[in-house]
Amino acid sequence: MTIDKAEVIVTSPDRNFVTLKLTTADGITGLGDATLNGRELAVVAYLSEHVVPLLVGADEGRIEDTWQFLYRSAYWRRGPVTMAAIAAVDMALWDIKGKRAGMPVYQLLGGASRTGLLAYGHASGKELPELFDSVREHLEQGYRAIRIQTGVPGLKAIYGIASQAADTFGGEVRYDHEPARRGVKPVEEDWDTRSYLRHLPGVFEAVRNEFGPELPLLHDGHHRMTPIQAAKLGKELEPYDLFWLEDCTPAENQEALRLVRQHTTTPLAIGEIFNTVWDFKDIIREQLIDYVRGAVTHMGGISPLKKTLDYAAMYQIKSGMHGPTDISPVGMAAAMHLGLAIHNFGIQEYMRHGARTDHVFRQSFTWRDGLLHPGDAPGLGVELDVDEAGKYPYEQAYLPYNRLADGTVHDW
Ligand code: KDG
Ligand code: MG
Repeated sequence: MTIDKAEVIVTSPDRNFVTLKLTTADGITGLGDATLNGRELAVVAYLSEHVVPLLVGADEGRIEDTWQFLYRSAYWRRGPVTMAAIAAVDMALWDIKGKRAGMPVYQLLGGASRTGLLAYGHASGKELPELFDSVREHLEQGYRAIRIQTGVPGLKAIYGIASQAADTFGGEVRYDHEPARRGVKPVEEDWDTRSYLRHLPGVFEAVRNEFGPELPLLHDGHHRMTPIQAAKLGKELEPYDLFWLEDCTPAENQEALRLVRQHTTTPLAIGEIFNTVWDFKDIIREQLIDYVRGAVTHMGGISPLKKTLDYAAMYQIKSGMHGPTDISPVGMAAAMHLGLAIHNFGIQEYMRHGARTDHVFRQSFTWRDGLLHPGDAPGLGVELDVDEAGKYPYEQAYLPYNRLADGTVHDW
């Protein structure tokens, strides 16, 4: 059957989302997530101007061929805008194929390899008491693995602290919207790596003393350290047995991980800003990482991320798919189907969306006993209420950025 209609839908219920909706000649619809936080409209233009005209009249069944056509015929390859656009097409075609077959997508990928997906949530606090409360809240919500982000003495605002996002909204708790802030310019945050390195090991010691040795704990370095600083941190965190240390160095310099690896046994996760298997190729082959952090939405879709994870499986490297709130419910569903099917699933990041988002995107996933499951509805299991979506037009929003004490711009 051919694709008759391709629409790009932008909605901002709690934050901005870009969704591609394909409709076949006989009325089956498929959804794909094309959200690129802070650069959403660039993907809208790429899709509307350059992809939609190529899809109308195309064969809905040719997922791999369509992917290869969009990737190779553009000549200009890779990059977050291109790959988010292609990802949306790939997801939407898998959604249609599932609906056509009357099966959830994970069945088409080989069927379930487990009963559910271990998921981690984001606990945070400027100070220890607030952080402990946040960990307890997450445990009560059923999380069995927890990411720990904390304030650093002397720094006003840093990545990953929920209460700080609430302050930005005048006291309204809007963690769902974190870390992008609505406004015409990015918010400035401050950073000092030496203070951070002095402070963080003590925080993990306190968390282990309070919550015991069993709880899997994660931490996101968010691209800020030099290789030698990351090596030092990894080594100092070894007694606290982290599940992973994420994005310890900026993603562009993959050789940095060789040096980090020589010094520490703390497991490493990287790749939320990667967009192709080529970005992962060498660090997988050299076994410089333990978890692939790619997102279905930013890696070009289910098809290429599955190939990347199959390659990673040869080296006992597992998945740790990106799942903050800027991955839409459609992108999250795609990650859940893929995670359920592959053998080398590791963990799934799961930050809950806000109530308005859940109302716009009707979802069939479940969250029970700390495990996610995509559900058994045919396709991806997400439907977009277009009328509801229309109530929330795009609002400009940007991720923050960092400056050091002397005014130098630093990685955020
Ligand atoms: O859009 C950027 C966010 O997705 C990112 O800052 C979140 O690092 C992140 C994470 O690990 O979830
Ligand atoms: Mg991260």
